[in-house]
Amino acid sequence: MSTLKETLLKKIEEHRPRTTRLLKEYADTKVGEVTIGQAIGGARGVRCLVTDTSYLDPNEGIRFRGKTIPETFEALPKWPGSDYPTVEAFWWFILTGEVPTAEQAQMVIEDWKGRAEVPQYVFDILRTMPRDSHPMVMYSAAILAMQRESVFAEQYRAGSLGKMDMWDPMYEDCSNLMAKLGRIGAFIYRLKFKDDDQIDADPALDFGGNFARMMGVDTPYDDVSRMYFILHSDHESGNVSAHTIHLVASALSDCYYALSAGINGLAGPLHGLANENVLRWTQNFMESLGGKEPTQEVIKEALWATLNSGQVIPGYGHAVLRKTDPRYTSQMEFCLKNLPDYPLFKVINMIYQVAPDVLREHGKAKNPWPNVDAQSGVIQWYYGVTDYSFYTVLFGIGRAIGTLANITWDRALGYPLERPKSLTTAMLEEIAGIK
Ligand code: HAX
Repeated sequence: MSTLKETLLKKIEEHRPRTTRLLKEYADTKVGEVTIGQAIGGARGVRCLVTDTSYLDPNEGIRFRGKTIPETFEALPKWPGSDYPTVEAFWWFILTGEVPTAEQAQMVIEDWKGRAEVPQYVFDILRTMPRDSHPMVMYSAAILAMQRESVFAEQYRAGSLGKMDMWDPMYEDCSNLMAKLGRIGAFIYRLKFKDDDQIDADPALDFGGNFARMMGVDTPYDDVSRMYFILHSDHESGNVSAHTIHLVASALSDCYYALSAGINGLAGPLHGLANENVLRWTQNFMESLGGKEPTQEVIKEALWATLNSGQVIPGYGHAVLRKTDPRYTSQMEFCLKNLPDYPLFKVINMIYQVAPDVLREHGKAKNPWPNVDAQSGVIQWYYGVTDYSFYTVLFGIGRAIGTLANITWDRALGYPLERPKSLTTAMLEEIAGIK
């Protein structure tokens, strides 16, 4: 039975000639044109990235390695007694495009155990930081602090790395980092919100099970974690966090530099921080009702008040999607099964009934439908993780899975430094024919 690294190498060797051929024979074939609107407007819709780990269709939503979310959950080996695959099985799948056997998934679980120990200095640094630092600052700092562990950086410094061999130390770094992220996230949570009362990992558990244990939250939080990390793993490469990670890694920066940078982008309110803001908005709204049941009319008024004050409705809209995000739907189905009568879930569902029409009437957002962040906080809240400033760290643990797999492939295929070209406003005016 082949290991993950052997399987990955086989896939890399099969893939390389495809990239080489495209570059050699079709380099001048046009993929599309870039308009002035796109140059000024955040490169929306410009197709200039190559990502094989996932693809985002505006109407269908995400496919991981060609599989929809339900197909992915169905296909991958599960933790015994669980409805959800392990993160380790998903790591194998997103890296190689192959569904692992239960034994192969178990091999990754074992492999990560040997890589999971977080250096003591990381905990020391986190403890030294002001306790009111945002959890995302702590998470990013912890990742960056571990850069001194980079195998890639060490081999590069030694001058011993050929371009086609660079994926190997990148794979080692990404595996080492991935295996530690659950521990780091749970440590930050308990440091900030549980008086630094830490809980050790249990070597018998998988990544999701251990995360729930170290958070101090009972079952089925292990399944919530598996589901959550996989759902947030990858959304092709154009989103701010994935794009940043790819961009930084393209300078041959190692994965510690790259992931830390991407996490800083995820911390923005238009990106991953939206999950925190959805809960803040909803809790403030419920408080303003003073215990009264909300009606659709009252929700509509509150949404309009937010829009009229110039703010966005968090958890709604998307730069690519034009339908309800299947990551939203997947979490909604979880709620319908596990917490159908929970008041907060009911409010979130009522917002879903009202917000798309409000946004349509408002007339700005191209996509009035909910995204992943509209639904994720309610599940955390239900299971007792109510400190919503922590929610984006959960997103950041998940996002590492897809992006670290992606930059391992960047190295394997020898993708160059990313360096698009700028123009000045005067140049655009000239192109537009403005005198
Ligand atoms: N509420 C109010 N206005 C919105 C809106 C929303 N939810 N979504 C979009 N708009 C507005 C935009 O602010 C923009 O207004 P201006 O013309 O005044 O600048 C206009 O509608 C057109 O925007 P768009 O083309 O539809 O959307 P963008 O691609 O520019 O932006 C965003 C996509 C996700 C940033 C946007 O929809 C938004 O701000 N949503 C709320 C925040 C949020 O939920 N972010 C998480 C997105 C998913 C994700 O990345 N998770 O990590």
